[in-house]
Amino acid sequence: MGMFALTSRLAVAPGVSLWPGALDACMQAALIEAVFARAAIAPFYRPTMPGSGRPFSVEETNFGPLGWYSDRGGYRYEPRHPQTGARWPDMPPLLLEIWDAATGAAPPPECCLVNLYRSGARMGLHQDRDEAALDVPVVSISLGDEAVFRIGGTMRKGATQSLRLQSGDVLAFGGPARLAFHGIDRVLAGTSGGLPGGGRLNLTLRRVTPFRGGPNKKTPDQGADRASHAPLRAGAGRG
Ligand code: MD3
Ligand code: FE
Repeated sequence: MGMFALTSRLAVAPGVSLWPGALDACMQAALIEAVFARAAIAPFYRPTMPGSGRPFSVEETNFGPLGWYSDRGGYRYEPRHPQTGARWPDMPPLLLEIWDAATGAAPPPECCLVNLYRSGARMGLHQDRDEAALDVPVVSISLGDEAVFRIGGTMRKGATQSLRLQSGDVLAFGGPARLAFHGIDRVLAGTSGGLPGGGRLNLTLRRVTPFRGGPNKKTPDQGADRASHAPLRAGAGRG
């Protein structure tokens, strides 16, 4: 614990960083196992579209204090699983280390959305904008089969570029890319064999609420212009 580092960053676009193969095979297997162990308690479900009530092709669950959810009531964050009524399982600790390495220790993530792509599942072009903390990057981890990922700009009709995402890749989206349109065009079945049952897992880590009132709110321990939320002295940290 506490020894995870990210090297060989590729700058894909302004605000978009990719660390290809950042997680070795051992870490990938451990994460996949941690995900399915938690999913035994917080089962995967299919969210539905707010307007039409049409189910997503992707199956989802969440870890951490808040879970992203969608049904006829709209897109939102919920503290409990929609079917079991229980709080979401904790995040696997390795995810917090990946978060710190990818963001330079931004305020800790509150949501790990787990997307499970079985045969034929995809995700249409969309923005992640249900979070109040839009100043904090989003971090994404790919596991299992390879995916064709599409990313554009902040306008739906703008130009897009395609990127192959492979098992073990870590991506971060911040600054000008935080509100970029993005989606998964398709998953290339059988390209990894890493997932029991086949397909792809994506873990998306997000800060949802402003950290202690937001980046410009001064407290005795948090200046307005510090890059990190790390405490200045022992005992002054999160909580
Ligand atoms: C770019 N998931 O859950 S992860 C999602 O692979 C989501 O399952 C996709 O989009 C997946 O919302 C893509 C890459 C990703 C995640 C968040 C972003 C790209 C992003 C936020 C802003 C810009
Ligand atoms: Fe998204």
